[in-house]
Order: sequence, then structure tokens, then C-alpha cells
Amino acid sequence: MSNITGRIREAFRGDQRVDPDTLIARLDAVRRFLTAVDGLLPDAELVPAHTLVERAGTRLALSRDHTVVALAGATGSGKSSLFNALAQLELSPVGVRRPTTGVTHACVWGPLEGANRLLDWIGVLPRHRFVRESALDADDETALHGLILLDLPDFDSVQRSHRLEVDRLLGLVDQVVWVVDPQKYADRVIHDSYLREFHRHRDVTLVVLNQADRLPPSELPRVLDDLRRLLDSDGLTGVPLLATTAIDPAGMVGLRSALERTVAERQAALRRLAGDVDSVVAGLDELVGSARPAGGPDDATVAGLNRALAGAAGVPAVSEAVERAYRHRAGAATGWPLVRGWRRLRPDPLRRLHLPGPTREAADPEAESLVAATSVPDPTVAQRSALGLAVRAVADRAAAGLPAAWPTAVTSAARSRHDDLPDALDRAIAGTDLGLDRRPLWWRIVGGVQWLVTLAAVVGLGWLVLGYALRVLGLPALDNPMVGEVPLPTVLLLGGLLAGLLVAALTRPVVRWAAQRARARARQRLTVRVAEVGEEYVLAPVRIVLASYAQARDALRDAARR
Ligand SMILES: Nc1nc2c(ncn2[C@@H]2O[C@H](COP(=O)(O)OP(=O)(O)OP(=O)(O)O)[C@@H](O)[C@H]2O)c(=O)[nH]1
Ligand SMILES: [Mg+2]
Repeated sequence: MSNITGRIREAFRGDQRVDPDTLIARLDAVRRFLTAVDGLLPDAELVPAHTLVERAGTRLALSRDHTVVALAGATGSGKSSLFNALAQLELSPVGVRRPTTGVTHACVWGPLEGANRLLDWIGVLPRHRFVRESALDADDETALHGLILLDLPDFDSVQRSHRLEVDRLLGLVDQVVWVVDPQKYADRVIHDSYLREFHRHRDVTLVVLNQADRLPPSELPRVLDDLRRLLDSDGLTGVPLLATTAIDPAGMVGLRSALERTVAERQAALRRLAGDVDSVVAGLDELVGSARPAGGPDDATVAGLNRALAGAAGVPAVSEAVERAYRHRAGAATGWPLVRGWRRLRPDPLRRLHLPGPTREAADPEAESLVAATSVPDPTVAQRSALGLAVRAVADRAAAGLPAAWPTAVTSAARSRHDDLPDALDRAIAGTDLGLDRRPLWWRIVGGVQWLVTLAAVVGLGWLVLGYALRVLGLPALDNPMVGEVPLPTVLLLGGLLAGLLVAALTRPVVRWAAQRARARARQRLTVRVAEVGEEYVLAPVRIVLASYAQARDALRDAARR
């Protein structure tokens, strides 16, 4: 037995008064519960709670000064006879042809006005409503002022409409007086289908053994004992059990004073609703339980999700392209000027993926989808299924320990934005600053050195060509300054070429190292962005369901507090 049900049982002990504010707080808690689970739990399971909230709201708003008591029982048990005897008028026909009463009759003690709206809601036709006061002016009836007595059709009827009417009314009235007779008091229908169902409404239940005059006086205690035993096994321990005789005013005294007490207490409506809340809470208890879910899946599961998202988003391919693009761009900026142009002819690896770096992130969500898509290859089948499994793992871990109805809700939350994931990942990749925007200073310095040494080589070459031309034309030769044994132009040409090659050779490992760093940095930034997508599209919806669960559990705990 769960905690909540246990608490309800305990609260039942004793004839407790129901505080209206407490009842309203409990109903509010049921309302909070319904809001928390809206769209998460199967609607069919929530029908009783919705019905309760609606009925209770209306009943409390209509009239707290009236007590609606129904006489219910099998045909011929004497409901109409008791009804007429209490009203001391022939209001509801009593008959020998069964079943006699086909529609509910009502008798109101006190002015009808206040009771009319209540009877409209209960659904008793105006022509079947009677007023005790106007029918007979009698002060001895004041003790019953505020009573609305209903004579119901029989619940074991051959007429289906009678049964439906009884079932409907039993859900609305404040108190039920079950009328049984010596022949049929042990019938299975009344016990299995009705009395047992009413065990949570013990404090608004009364049982009368009518037609007590038909039993020899010596037999009556035995029959009452037998009936008491049956009621106990119905879960109705402690409900008042009275013997009545409708045809003799003396045989009505006990019932009459019980009704007077009920009317004076003005508690029946509240107790009835409190019993309804208990039933609803007990019915929902299993659906909600008292699990304490974690705030979400554990770190390892989230890491698994992020890995799968990174794979599906093409993070490895993009970061590799970043490394290649770095080498490409660094080569173009620092390489030997004579071959730089040739390098530029080759396509930039990042631009080939349509990743020019940080994108124009759309401020307007409408326009978000217009942000240019990248050409990062679509995820493979394996990557897609890895992502599916990772999302599933998130749902499974998050829902661990939750009652049966919830894992489905958590799983659908985890998958709720699955179709939007590819675009979101693409946008995240496109929007990531891959760190290749700025040209590092050292590229420019090395590039400048390369230009200088190349210029030296070109000057040396020009000088040599000019000297050669002068010689061929027989003109006076140039004065060639010497550097040691070697003429300066030659030093410039060869030195320039060698220096260029040397600088290029020395730069290459530095570029390789820097490119790897750029790759690692880009990978890290991409991973962060992809994890943000995972948070927004997978984890946040799951957390919302977990929070709803916690709210529903707390609300139900509040609703159980009597
Ligand atoms: N002897 C005796 N007869 C009773 C008593 N109460 C009712 N009767 C008779 O039992 C028969 C059925 O009574 P009703 O009051 O019509 O019974 P009911 O429960 O209203 O029956 P339905 O309207 O068919 O559901 C009638 O003939 C009554 O006179 C009683 O306390 N003692
Ligand atoms: Mg009747």
C-alpha cells in the first residue's frame, strides 16, 4: 500500500469535521495536479479528477446551506414509502407494480428558491420538486430545514434508464441512505456494485433495514447483525445502520433524527467531496507514486548524447577542414611568394563546406531557417542511429525510477524536436566562430620577410641580366661590388632564393603545429555549440517533463492532506 493511500485510510478513522478551506485547498491541489500532467498522462486516466474538480466547484458554489440526501436501493425496498413518511405527504407514488419510481422526486424542507439551482444542477425536473414548508405549515419541521431529500429509482432495475439515473445522481448527492429490506438485504448487486464502491464515503453513508415490521421482533437483531457483517466486509465498518418501518411513524424516529443531525452539521456536502478527493487521489496514486527523479540524465549519458550530436553534425569533418584551411591560408600568406599564386588557385577547404566562419546569426527566429545551410555532409545511417540511441538513453536515464505512465512521456519529450535537430545542428555549425577570421601577425611578418628575400633575389637576377646584356652589347660593364669572393648580384639572387626556401622550410612545422591547435580550438567551440543544441532540443524538454512530474507528485501529496 502506498503512502498516500495509507494516509487517507488513517484520516478516515473517527468522525472528523471537514474544514471548507482545507477542502478547497485540496481541490486546488487536484487542479494543480491536472495542470502539471496536462498532455503528459493518458486523458482516460484523468477523467475522474477532471470530473471531481468540475463537480466540486459547482457544488460548493451552488449552496452550502442545503444538504442533498438520496434514498437509494432495490425496487420494492420502500424508498418511496420512506420518502412520503418523512415528508408526511403522498408525494411519490408507492406501488405494487415494480419498479414504481421511474424518475427522481425531490422534497425540499424550507424555501424552494435557494434549492432550485441545486436541483437544476442535479437534474430533478421542476414538476417532481415539492416543498415541505408550503405543503404543511409545521414548526416541528424546522429541524430539517435545508434538507433536500431525493427518492431515486431502483438501482437493480430491469429499466436501464433507471440504473443510469441512479449512477448519475449517486455522483452528485451529499449523502446516501441505502434502503434494504429483509428479503433482499444480502443481494450481491447492492453489495458488489454499490456499497463496496462507497467505502470512501463512509461518513456520508447510512444504511436502513426497512420493513422491519415484517420480521418477528426476535429475528430483527439477528438480521441486523448479519447485515452489519456484510457491511463490514464491504469496507463500510462504522456506518450507521438503522431499522425502519415506513408504515409506522414510530418506526421512523431513528432515521429522522439521523437526518436532523446531518442537516444541523452542514457537513455532508463537504464530507462527500472530501471522500471524492480521497477516491481520486487513491486512483492517481499509482500513476504518480512518490519517486524522486534526478534533475535529468547523468553526466555520462549527456556526454554520450553530445558525442552522438557532434558525429551527426559533422564536427570531426569540420574541425579537420579547419586544420586544412589553416594550412592552406597560412601557406598562402607565408609561403614562397613565387608559388603563392599557385596555392591560391586551390579551393579553400572551409569554403568548400560553405563555412566562411562566423555567420550572420539571425536575430529574428523566423529568419533563422534562412541562414545559409552548410555543405557539411549529411549524417550517415550509423550516425543517425547512434543519435537515436543516445536520445533514447537520455530518456531512459531520466525516467529511471518513475512510475509506469511517465517513461513514455519522457521519451516523447526527448524526441519531440527530433525532426528539427538536423537544421538546428547545421545552424549551430554555421554560426560557430571557427577562429580563422584574423590573420595572425606572425603570418604577416613571415610573409614580409619572404617578400624581402624574394625582392633581393629579383634584384640580384635583374642586376645579373643587366650585366649580361651590357656585355653582349659591348657596353661598359657595371661595377659589381663583391661580398668576399662572390659578386653581390649573385649573393642577392642565390641568397634570396635560399633564404626564401629556408624560411618556408622553417615555417612549415610551425604552421602544422598551429593548424592542429586551430583544429582543436574549433572542435572545442563546435562541441560547445552542438551541446547547446542538445540542451535546447533534447534535454530541456526532458527536464520540463521531470519538473512536471515533481509538481504533480507534490500536488497529489497536498491533495491527500486531510
Ligand atoms: N410492511 C411494510 N411495507 C412496506 C414498508 N415500506 C414499504 N412497504 C411496501 O412495500 C412496497 C414497495 O414500496 P415502495 O415504497 O414503492 O418501494 P420503492 O423502493 O419505492 O420501489 P421502487 O419505486 O420500485 O424502486 C409497497 O407496497 C409499500 O407499501 C414497510 O416499512 N413495511
Ligand atoms: Mg419508489
